[in-house]
Amino acid sequence: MIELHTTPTANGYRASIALEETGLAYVSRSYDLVKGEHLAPDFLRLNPVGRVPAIVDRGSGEAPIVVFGTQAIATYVAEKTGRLLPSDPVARAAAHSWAGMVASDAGPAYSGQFVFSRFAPPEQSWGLEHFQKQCHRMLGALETRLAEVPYLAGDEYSIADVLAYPLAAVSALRYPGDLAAYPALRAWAERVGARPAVQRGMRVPA
Ligand SMILES: N[C@@H](CCC(=O)N[C@@H](CS)C(=O)NCC(=O)O)C(=O)O
Repeated sequence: MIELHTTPTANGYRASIALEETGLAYVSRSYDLVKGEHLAPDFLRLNPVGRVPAIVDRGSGEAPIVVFGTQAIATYVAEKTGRLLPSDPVARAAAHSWAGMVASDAGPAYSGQFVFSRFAPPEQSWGLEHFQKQCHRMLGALETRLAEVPYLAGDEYSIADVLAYPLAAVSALRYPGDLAAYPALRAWAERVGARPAVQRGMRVPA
């Protein structure tokens, strides 16, 4: 059984969608970030950075296996089940490349715009404008890719789509208002959002 340590945010949904898509049995525990529950010693033992999500796999052998960070979690469950990673080497490399882009380029751009829009003094607009430009840059790159192929790795749905979907969903709700300027990305988000496993993952933690 896998324990999922999570929160109802884009990063948390990435992990729960990956678990739902691979069909692994798991239980989830929700953390209240406002109360600082993710900074308690028990969670810092799982991820010393103190960021959710993390998983603990107690079913694989003698010692529990701890994995933290959305890209690592999606890759771990994909490798464990043989799902969500294409076997063709070109498509597999594309899946890893786009998974990395979404986790380490698009994710921080969205976090940056969120933090600056919520907490920076209004007279200091440089930070917010910088991260908004970065968000559009990321959405533009995703749009270019998805105008060419149905999924980020090519023909097959993969970990890259799992990691990208919650950002697209959050984007449609909060920023930049909707995905009207990105028609291929919007069509992809509708396709991915119709998957039952994605819908279940987006409801975790309940
Ligand atoms: N690189 C991490 C980012 C995770 C992340 O930023 N998690 C947020 C919640 S969405 C968090 O724990 N924030 C609390 C904090 O930074 O103190 C990943 O991919 O999992």
